[in-house]
Amino acid sequence: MRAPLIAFFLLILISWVSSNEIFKPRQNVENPCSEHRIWRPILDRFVKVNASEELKSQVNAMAETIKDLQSQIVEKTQEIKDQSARVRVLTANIKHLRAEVKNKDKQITEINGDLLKCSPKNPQLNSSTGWLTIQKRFDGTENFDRSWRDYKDGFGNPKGEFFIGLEKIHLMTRERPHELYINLGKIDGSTGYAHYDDFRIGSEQESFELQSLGLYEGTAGDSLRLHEHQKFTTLDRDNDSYRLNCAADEYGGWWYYNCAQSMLNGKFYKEGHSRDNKTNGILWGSWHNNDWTQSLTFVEMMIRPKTL
Ligand SMILES: [Ca+2]
Repeated sequence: MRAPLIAFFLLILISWVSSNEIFKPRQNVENPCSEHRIWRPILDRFVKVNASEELKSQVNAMAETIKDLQSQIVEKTQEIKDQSARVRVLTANIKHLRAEVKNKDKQITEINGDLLKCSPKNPQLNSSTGWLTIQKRFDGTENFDRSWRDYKDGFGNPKGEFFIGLEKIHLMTRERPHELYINLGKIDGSTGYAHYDDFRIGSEQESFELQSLGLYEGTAGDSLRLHEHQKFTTLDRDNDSYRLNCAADEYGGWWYYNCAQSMLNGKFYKEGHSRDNKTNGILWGSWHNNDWTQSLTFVEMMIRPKTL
């Protein structure tokens, strides 16, 4: 009775085991992928959930970044507005200052004009006005028909007629800008003047070229203008554009071209006009209607540093 009972239970066990789903995969050996069918959805879901979380995190980070950038944009926009306002204020200030400078320039010009009117006629070196006489003619006692060397070094008597010398004028006008003031007188007692606001001459190597005159102002006319940028010529040093030597042909050293509109080192004629229709007197064409036989009886050339 005991053996048949055991066999019966064994039969039931085998039958149950063979019908159970757990053991089915072992029967599908020909399909190796079949064993993943159970875990794949779970894994996929797990991956999807993880990816979703990561993306979410990235989106949140980007949103924060965008928010931060927007905040910075607002801040910078405000800064630009502030700077624009400052620029507008500064522009207005500059405009105001320019107007003031223009006004001051006008006042300085007026003061300069007054100073020039007040300058003494024969100042030599006047400490109150700063004018230095560099050339003077009034009685014909000095010979102005001289060599290059004499014009370079200067000649004559500072208390009488003289020329201070090109080298000195060059050094002074090289160091700082100078004005030139020329007083002129005729035999009839009338006077005129010419003022230039930026007078400068070059070195001896540059043949003492009249490099600059600046602006003209005066009553005698601008008869030095044609001589601007001309080299100096003396009877023994021909730097002019004339086929001959103007200084030798006329009289006295000057910044001749072909030859002269003015000639303040010309021959002194005490009667106020030349002899034998010569054209070698002391000349300032625009003041005597280009009548080249006239000759001035008073000349004084003065310079002073531009300080005003
Ligand atoms: Ca010549």
